[in-house]
Amino acid sequence: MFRKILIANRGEIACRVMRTARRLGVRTVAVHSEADAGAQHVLQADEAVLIGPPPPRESYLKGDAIIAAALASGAEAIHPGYGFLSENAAFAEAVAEAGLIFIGPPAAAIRAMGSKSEAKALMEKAGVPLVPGYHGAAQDEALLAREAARIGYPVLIKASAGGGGKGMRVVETAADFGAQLAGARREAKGAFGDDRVLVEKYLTRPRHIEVQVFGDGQGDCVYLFERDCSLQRRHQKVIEEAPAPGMTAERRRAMGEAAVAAAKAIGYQGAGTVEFIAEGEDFYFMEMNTRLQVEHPVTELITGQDLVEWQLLVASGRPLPLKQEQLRIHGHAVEARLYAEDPRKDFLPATGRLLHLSLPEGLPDLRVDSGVVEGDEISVHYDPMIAKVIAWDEERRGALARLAAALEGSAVVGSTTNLEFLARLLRHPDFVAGAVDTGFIGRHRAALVPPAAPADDTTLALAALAVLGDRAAEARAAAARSGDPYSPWHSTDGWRLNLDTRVELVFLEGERRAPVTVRYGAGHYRLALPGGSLTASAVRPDAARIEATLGERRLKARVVRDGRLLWVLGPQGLVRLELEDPHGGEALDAGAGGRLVAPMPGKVIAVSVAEGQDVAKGALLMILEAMKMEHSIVAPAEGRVTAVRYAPGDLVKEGAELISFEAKEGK
Ligand code: MV4
Repeated sequence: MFRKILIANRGEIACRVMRTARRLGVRTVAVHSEADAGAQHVLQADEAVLIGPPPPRESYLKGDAIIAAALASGAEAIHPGYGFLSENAAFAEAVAEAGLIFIGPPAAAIRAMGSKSEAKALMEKAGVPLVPGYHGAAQDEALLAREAARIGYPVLIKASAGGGGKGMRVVETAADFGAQLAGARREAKGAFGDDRVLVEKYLTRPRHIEVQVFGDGQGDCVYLFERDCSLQRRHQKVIEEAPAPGMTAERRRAMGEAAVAAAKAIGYQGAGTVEFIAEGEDFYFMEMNTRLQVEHPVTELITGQDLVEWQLLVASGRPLPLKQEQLRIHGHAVEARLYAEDPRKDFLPATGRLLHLSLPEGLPDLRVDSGVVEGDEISVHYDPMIAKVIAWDEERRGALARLAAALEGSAVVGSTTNLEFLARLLRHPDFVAGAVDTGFIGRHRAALVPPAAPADDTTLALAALAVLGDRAAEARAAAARSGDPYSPWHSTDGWRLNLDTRVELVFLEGERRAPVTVRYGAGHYRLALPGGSLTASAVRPDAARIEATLGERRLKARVVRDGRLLWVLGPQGLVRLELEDPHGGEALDAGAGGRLVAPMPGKVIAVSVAEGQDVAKGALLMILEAMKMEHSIVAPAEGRVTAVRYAPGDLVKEGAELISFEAKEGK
């Protein structure tokens, strides 16, 4: 076993690898960018090496700096995690050339699986079923069109060098084939520098089922059963589970043996995943990932194995810890990926400081893999994952319910997240029934991302009482600091000779202004709210909570403040409010009118409007590419585009004004 390893990654996977290394008595070296100097993976490692500025290409993708850090720290091996350099054959080779162990597959295996058509040819030879199609070298249009007719429409054109759904075009009829082929070639050339394509039968409601394999590089290989990852959005997995709903023992064995055959065909070493696309009783090879996947915990929970321990053992030359016949499935596990993103803004990544983070750590049969803690900043430089929350139970329904309840009991304040979206997904009757396919989220979007409910009177009342409680606390602190602590000028308890104190507050929520008037004195409160008035008593404010009896109801909420921003976590779930500046300062949120700015640094890849154009609310105006994803800039209201400031191909900084826009009067 290694004495010391370097983890060439960040965030939750770096922390997760360190957890196993620590358990095995292996010392750990972290690498980090300047932005991550205080990150958890740095704090949890035995040693840490700064490797460069925040942008990944200047830090976590700088293979030579990482190898130098490993050599300088005396690490014997490098664990790449996932993403970054984990599937970079040249880096795997450079690590070996430096006399270090790359904890992963040989470079040749990474290369073989890097080309879709080469991977398919290898799988075909290994007897793994492929989607009916053509993936040959000849690329002239006439031949491809003949192949499409042989396969039968609809067909799917895919970039051979592609992956993750990029460069795919569905062709419904022969008449569309030529134009779609030209489009697919252009996109493939632009994205991968290689315009070769393959043509397949298009499966209309496929499921994504992947098999975890593990090879010792000496010819032995086992499968650790399957995961169903069909709940995806734009090729990003959202929920993953193991085993797959509806899987039969026969089909599990057939897919497992096909996956092992594929891995053996390339002398695979380490953790790998063979992805299949399944429809009805059929399953077909899609691609092979030569890394440990994000969703590996669901496999660990149903098999009782620690896959990182397997990686460290096998990379240090030990045989596979178990034989195939010793591996068993026990129970069901499901994982949700908690992201700082806004489902109501087409899942645009959200940044911000985690002012409050409460995740369900410590609950039985629940696992939280996270790389951040309260107070950390979700940065624009990296994948905005906050945590993976994984639940296990004897049966699938129990695992789903346990995970949903855990998420409903969690709270993240300071950055918009997909927390409520995940909980709705896990409670959705069709999902609970096991009717999952890759189109699920698209089909149920309205139910999964309902419009935000405006703050109701109860929430506004609790917010107002919390603000008054804060002001009283500030006044008491000021009195205590002053030379005359009992001066009546410090009191805010509302005591006036036969007069109550009257306070006017205005809460802003997007475009909405919600005035709240509070009259109070001697412990009683009367609140005038948009929907009527309420009395409050037994008010118990403290720094983070508010408790009060409103009318007949005893209510409590957690309230997080950041200047004029308040988050109320109460009967309505999480509600974000802004306290209007009584002196008329500009509202913090730009609101619907005015400026549409870049939410993060990126590249303009499409402009859909022109200056002077009238648009409806929600109309697509521009598409940015950032953080490996496309982000749509849409019209915040019905109105007119008054200026378009960038063109396709332009690079934009975070906050750059992209489009000037005038909302229609009254919209
Ligand atoms: C397909 C397909 C339908 N028919 N191939 C998406 C990404 C890449 N891994 C392959 N993908 C697909 N290939 C044929 N012949 C549908 C998809 C697909 C998909 C597959 C698995 C999981 C999610 C998906 C989302 C959209 C499209």
